[in-house]
Amino acid sequence: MDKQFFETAMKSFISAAPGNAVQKEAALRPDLEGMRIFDEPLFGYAGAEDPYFLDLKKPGVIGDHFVLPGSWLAGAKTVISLFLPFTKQVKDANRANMDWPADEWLHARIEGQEFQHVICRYGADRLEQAGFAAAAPMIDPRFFSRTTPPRADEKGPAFFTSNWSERHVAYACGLGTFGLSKGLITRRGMAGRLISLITQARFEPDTRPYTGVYEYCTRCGKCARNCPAKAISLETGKSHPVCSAFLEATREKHRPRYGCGKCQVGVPCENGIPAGSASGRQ
Ligand code: B12
Ligand code: SF4
Ligand code: SF4
Repeated sequence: MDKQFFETAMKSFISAAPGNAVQKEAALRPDLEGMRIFDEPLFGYAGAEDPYFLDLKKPGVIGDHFVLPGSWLAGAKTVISLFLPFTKQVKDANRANMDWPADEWLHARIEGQEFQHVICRYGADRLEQAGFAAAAPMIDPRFFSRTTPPRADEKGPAFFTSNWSERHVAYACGLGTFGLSKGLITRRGMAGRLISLITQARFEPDTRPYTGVYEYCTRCGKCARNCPAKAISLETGKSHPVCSAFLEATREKHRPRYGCGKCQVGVPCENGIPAGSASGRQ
């Protein structure tokens, strides 16, 4: 299987699958029935043995709980990362009120995440049908993430973390660099979601067109000014506990959905690499 065949199959599936549109029974408003969630994805590839993955096990980067590609899938040859940009409708709506998430964004966060799982399953099946074993950590029972602060009686390093960070994996696959808000900035911007696959198929790794972890960020501070929770600052970076507490407040208001993402819209890195960054358009 070559990259072109794989990417064409993935793009066709994402474009046509019913999961990429809000279904009537889920729609928060009648006019949102049929709203598309994701545009065409970007793809990035890294060798499963790339020493960069070993660096992710270092304290302060992710930590020893990060699970290497070959431990998810014995004989792994390639890691494939996909950035799924949100549609204009989702992004525009979330810019209209900078205090609370738009209905469109809530759908993109919740129904979008359900569809991410479907895409992972489809991608792994597609590779397996071509004779190559595949895994998708996001839907693997061994995957864990911590999105809440520790309870008073809990100890341990693994808070606000996971054993497979999609942004760090996307960075390894050449898709983009981190921003002050800690989101990953790609050439289609930051407003979207990330998924990944690990396979025994050998695909040519992409060259990372950057050397710095924050190379695409201009430190313009717009994400900090947008944040309704004041979780981001140019001096101290981004506070996960403050962001997480605000996400819980959105859950109280919009249960069972939640979300925010004001640091990903109305920012110079919303739709692309910002002008003026070390690698951006001038
Ligand atoms: C835990 C989690 C959270 C936590 C903590 C966020 C975080 N940054 O870790 C909370 C609940 C706060 C959160 C909030 C949100 N999240 Co969240 N979250 C996750 C989750 C499940 C795991 C993240 C993880 O593993 N973190 C690990 C720690 C170590 O990451 P970190 O602290 O940012 O890493 C820093 C260090 O590594 C440091 N560093 C130091 N030395 C070095 C050296 C090197 C070489 C490198 C590379 C880095 C490095 O740089 C990094 C950036 O500062 C991922 C899904 C996944 N499996 O990846 C989604 C994910 C990160 N979330 C996502 C999103 C969209 C959100 C929200 C916008 C929610 C929403 N949809 O409304 C908000 C805001 C995001 C933000 N501004 O950070 C997306 C990000 C998409 C993107 N374009 O970047 C992800 C990838 C989900 C997905 N599948 O798409 N999230
Ligand atoms: S809004 Fe500005 S400071 Fe924030 S991540 Fe984007 S480029 Fe960086
Ligand atoms: S998701 Fe919302 S609360 Fe969290 S950092 Fe971004 S703007 Fe702030």
